[in-house]
Amino acid sequence: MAFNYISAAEAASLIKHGYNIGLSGFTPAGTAKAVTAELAKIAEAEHAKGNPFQVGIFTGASTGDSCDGVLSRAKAIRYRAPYTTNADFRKAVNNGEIAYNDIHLSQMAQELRYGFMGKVDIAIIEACEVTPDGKIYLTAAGGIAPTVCRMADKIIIELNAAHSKAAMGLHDVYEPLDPPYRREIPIYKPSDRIGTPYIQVDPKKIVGVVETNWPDEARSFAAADPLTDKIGQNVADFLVADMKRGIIPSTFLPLQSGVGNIANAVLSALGHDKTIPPFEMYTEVIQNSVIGLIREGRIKFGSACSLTVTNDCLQGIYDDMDFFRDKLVLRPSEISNSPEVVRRLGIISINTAIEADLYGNVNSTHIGGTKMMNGIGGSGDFTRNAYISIFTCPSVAKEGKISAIVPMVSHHDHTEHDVNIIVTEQGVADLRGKSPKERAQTIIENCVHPDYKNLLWDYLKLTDGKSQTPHAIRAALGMHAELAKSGDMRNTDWAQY
Ligand code: 0RQ
Repeated sequence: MAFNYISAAEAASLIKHGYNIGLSGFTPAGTAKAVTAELAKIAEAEHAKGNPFQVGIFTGASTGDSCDGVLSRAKAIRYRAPYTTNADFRKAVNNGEIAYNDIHLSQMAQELRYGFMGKVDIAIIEACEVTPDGKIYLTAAGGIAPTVCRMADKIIIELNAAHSKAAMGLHDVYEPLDPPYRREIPIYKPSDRIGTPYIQVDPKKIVGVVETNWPDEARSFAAADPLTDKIGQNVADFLVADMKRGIIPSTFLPLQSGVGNIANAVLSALGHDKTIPPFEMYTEVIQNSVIGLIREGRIKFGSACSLTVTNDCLQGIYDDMDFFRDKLVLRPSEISNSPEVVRRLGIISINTAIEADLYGNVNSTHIGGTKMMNGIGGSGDFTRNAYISIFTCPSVAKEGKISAIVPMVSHHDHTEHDVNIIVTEQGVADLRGKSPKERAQTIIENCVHPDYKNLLWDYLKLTDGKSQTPHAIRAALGMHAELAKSGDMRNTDWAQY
């Protein structure tokens, strides 16, 4: 079938007020860019005329500025799910302007299929190739593209020349059947391929192909610093010790690692610790550090949902595809983050906390209990089901005015039942096999910044010290209350409780 080649503006004009849009991509990698950028202009023009214009956005994870950024600024988003990292979107959410549904990434595609979020009116899919018989070859991410392509009435393709056709073959597209009687996802090792390298659609659904040349808008992360290096080294030392005492098999286990500077530092420390044998990744996001370690032979295989790498790193992968073809696979997010597969493979998960409490509960999403930061991302998919679940964070934030370890978390994402290990630059708290009271001791001793140790020991003295999970309920959020009052948790005075 001959496709209708149209401009991004023409494609955007097919999108009406009230539509729900399903996007390819996972993080800014592989996200459609040109049509959403034009859609923002339409929304602004309609708003100027006094007309309402807002859409619902369904994605794999965060997007780039040409989606969440421009659409938030144009006040064009009514509803969005799931994870995002965009500062303008964050502002709009915390001003109450956008309905944001922060669900686990593995659940996004199936919740769409189950009908929890309404209809997918149109899918916008970035591709490096589309064939006349309806085979869509994705670019740098899997995301929810297979599901939104199937569910949408209409599909727009952004055929992006910034992605080499060498990306063809990177993907393993697989959509599970829905319950009841769903069978297992037959992945038994990170490198297993179970699907097709393309999404097959009815070519009649493709209403337009927009040719672009728009590089991914990957965020660049600050260079490693002594603090992130220390956290990375603490994680690596802990895992080596666990391997030496036989808790982790001598062949090691596949790793999942979140996004950001700490994740890069952890991977770099693990990769360069030669007591750990070359290992595999079964993760959601592959960052630059992983690509370097694959080249060095320290990582044997990387299975992920996206290549969230800088554009020069991505180009390097495309240029070297003969080398990378049997060392990388990209999967839809419900497969890369599948709880079933995570548990089967025995993954070591490493994610980032905003704060943790004395009993091992973790807040990864909210500042001060009420303001959304980014979202839970895939951290919950992996944490609950991991062989060993690890959370990392600096022991303090904002020049020491905030302790990352508090008596009670101000928002709850990962419960004490799921969190095995907490790591700060101060050290490692191994919570496995411990009761809540034992966990509080090890967290204060090993992870808390020296400025806050006495404050937290003193907090425990306010409790009865005997209950299963001792708390002084009125004081439990006292450090947060002090932060709101004086701007510094160090001023907390327990005498008032
Ligand atoms: O503030 O931006 O004003 O400097 O929070 O913190 O230390 O720069 O760390 O960028 O790695 O983000 C948890 C948010 C950490 C992220 C989180 C302030 C701090 C700074 C950012 P500034 P850092 P990062 C992967 C899997 C979601 C869960 C997950 C995240 C800003 O890693 O979104 O891991 N994780 N998902 O100063 C007030 C505290 C604070 C605080 C830090 N206790 N109180 N502010 N900050 N701690 C994602 C995917 O699934 C795709």
